[in-house]
Amino acid sequence: MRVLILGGDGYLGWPTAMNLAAAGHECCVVDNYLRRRIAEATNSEALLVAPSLTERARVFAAVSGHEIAVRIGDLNDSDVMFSIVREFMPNAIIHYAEQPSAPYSMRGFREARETLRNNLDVTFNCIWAVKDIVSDCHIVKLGTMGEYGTPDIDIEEGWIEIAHKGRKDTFLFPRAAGSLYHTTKILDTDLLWFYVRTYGLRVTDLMQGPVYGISTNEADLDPRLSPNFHYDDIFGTAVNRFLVQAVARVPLTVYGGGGQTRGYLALRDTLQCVRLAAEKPPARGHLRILNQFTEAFTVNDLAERVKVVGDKMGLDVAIASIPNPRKEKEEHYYNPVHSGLIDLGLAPHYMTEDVITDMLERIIENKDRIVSERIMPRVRWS
Ligand code: USQ
Repeated sequence: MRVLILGGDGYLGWPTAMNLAAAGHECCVVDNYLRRRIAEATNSEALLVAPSLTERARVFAAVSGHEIAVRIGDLNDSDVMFSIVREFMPNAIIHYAEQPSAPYSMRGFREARETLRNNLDVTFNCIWAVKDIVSDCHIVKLGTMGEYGTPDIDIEEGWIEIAHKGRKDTFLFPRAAGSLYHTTKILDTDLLWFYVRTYGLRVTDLMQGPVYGISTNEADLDPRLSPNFHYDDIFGTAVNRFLVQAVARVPLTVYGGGGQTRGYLALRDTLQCVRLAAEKPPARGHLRILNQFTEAFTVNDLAERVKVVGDKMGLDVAIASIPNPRKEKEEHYYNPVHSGLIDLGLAPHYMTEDVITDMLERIIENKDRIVSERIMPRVRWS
């Protein structure tokens, strides 16, 4: 397939591009380095130094023999989106090109507006480019499990049948996000659903939980191919943050009561899921929604897992509950269905002690690069 990866510089975008290229697909990545600019402006730079996309594509071609085309441009600009789609004529577009941080989206008016505009404009431009130029192309859009929030009923995969006053119909599952960032993903889903049912587009919306990990088959070929591994309060996800905190000897920052449950997955499994979704597209006129995570934990469970392994490695890990900077339920029911990707062929990698040990070892090698000011939460919801 010819696969266009929007947001190809990101924590997930770059490893996805290498993985798809290694599987024999022709790949082109596009990015405007928005995340790098935000990271610089907010003192939230990643632990591992990632060279520019052009440089990483050069290194990857040298070590693997697989070429990845690179385009630097702002996909908020419809001319940029349209000209890249016209030039590359993709069979599939993987759309990661969004401002991905919940805390950043809650930092103030400017950041909220930037998140809203960026995320919706890129999705809108992507939809129109597909509709007008490559109408058979499959859009694989990264959504988030956070679209559903934490309702007191089981979460289905995107859709729910509702019986009401003697009649029934199927609707998008009710959504209730906990940040403006997560809300932009709900709005994306609504836009996609409108254009799917009106123009017969072919779309997969992947409701992904927080991702953790550093290693992938391709990233491990050369240190310069590593993903942007963040541990800061802006871009770092819970597991990656806890691992770095353990190495930095900072008590693990459990927000509030720590009973918040989320569905997590390893970076390797994101790659599997995205590839399976891309290689097995839905029919035209279908919005396929899949819940993308492999195991659910509370924040307290996660902290405990990191502590058990960290202590065995002599890190003497402490855990501290700190006031929750977010507005979210700290005790709640959580039981989302997640069988769709398994049915497509996903073989999950779980968060074993070995996996945690490997990540801690890698972080220990880069210990001198940890900046402690990036660890404590700097953004509050209210
Ligand atoms: N948390 C802590 N301590 C920390 C960091 C987080 O207790 O130091 C808690 C949060 O309060 C939350 C949970 O851990 O309850 C997950 O937080 P997170 O920062 O790992 O994840 P989140 O901000 O929700 O966002 C991340 C990605 C986002 C993706 C989302 C999936 O940044 O792009 O969409 O995970 S999900 O969480 O399922 O919505």
